[in-house]
Amino acid sequence: MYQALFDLVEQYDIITIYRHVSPDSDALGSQFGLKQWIQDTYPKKQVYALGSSGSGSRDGNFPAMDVVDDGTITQSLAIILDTANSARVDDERFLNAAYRLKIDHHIYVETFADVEIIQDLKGATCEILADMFMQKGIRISALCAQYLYGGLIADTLRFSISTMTPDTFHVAAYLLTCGVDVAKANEDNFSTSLRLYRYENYIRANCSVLEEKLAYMIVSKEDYEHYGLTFDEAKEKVFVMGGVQEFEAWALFIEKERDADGNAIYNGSLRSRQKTINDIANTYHGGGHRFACGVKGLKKDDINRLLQELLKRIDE
Ligand SMILES: [Mn+2]
Repeated sequence: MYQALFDLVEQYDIITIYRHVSPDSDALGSQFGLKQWIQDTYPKKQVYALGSSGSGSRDGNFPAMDVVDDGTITQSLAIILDTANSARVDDERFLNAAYRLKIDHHIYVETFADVEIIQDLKGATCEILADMFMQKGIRISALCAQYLYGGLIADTLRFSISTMTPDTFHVAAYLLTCGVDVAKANEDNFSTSLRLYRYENYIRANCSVLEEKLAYMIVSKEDYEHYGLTFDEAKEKVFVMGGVQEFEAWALFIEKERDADGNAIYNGSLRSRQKTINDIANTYHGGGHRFACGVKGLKKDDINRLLQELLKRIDE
C-alpha cells in the first residue's frame, strides 16, 4: 500500500501538496516534511506546498506557503495530507490535478482521491509518512525528520494519548537517527506566548464544571479579541482543561460569527478521557477521532443539549 506514494512521486514532474484549513503541526509538518523529502530526492521536480498562509498557530516554524497558477496544478500529482473530507482541504484546486493521492490518519469520511492511504490507528499523518520512509530503508534529511517529528509529538501530545503503539516509538527512534533536535521540537510545538498564556489562565479560572466531571467554556468573540487572539488560536486551547482527575470530558466553544438575528454561532472542540464521543459530534455538524473531535455552527441552545448528551455518555 505504501508503494503508491513512491511510484506516483517517481512518475510526476510536478507535485502539489495540500493539507487541511487551520493547519496544526501535523498538517504542516507532514506537508513540509514530504515536500522536503521530494526536493532532497528529486531536485529537478517542481514541488509546491499549497494552502493559505497565517492561519495556523504554529506556522512560524515553517517556510512560507507556495503560490502556483491553475495550469501548474492541472498537470500535477496532488497529494492531500491529514484531511478526511474534501471540503476541509485548503485550496480546492486539488480537484483539478491530473491525479490525486490522499494520506491520512483520521477515521474514513469520504473518498475524494484516486488512491487513498488511510491508517486511522496511527497517531499522526507524520507518523504514517515516517513509517513509509523507515520501512523503505530510506535515510531522510535532518530537516525532513524535524518536520515529521514535530507533527508526531503535537498530535500524540508528546506520546501520551491512548492510541500509542510500540510502532509509534519505533518511528520516533527512526526519526532521531535521522538527526532530530528533540529539545527544539518540544520548544517549537509546546512553548506558548505571553498572550496565549494569559488566555489559557482565563480559561482555567473561568470554565464551568457540570457534576464535577464535565468542564466547558464558552468564549465570545469579544473575549478572545480582548486577548489579541484569532478565532483559530482561541479554538486550539481545549487542552487547558485536560489532565484534571475529576474531568471525564471537556469542551471549548468559540464564537465564530453572528446569524441574521444577532445570535452568536459557535464552533467547539470536545475531548474525552475514555468514552467515545465522536458519534455525538457527528450529530452536531462535526466529527473526528473517538476521544478528540469538533462540532460546528452551534447556538447556545445546541451547546446546552450537547453538554447534556456528553454528561449522559459519561454515566453510561
Ligand atoms: Mn493529524
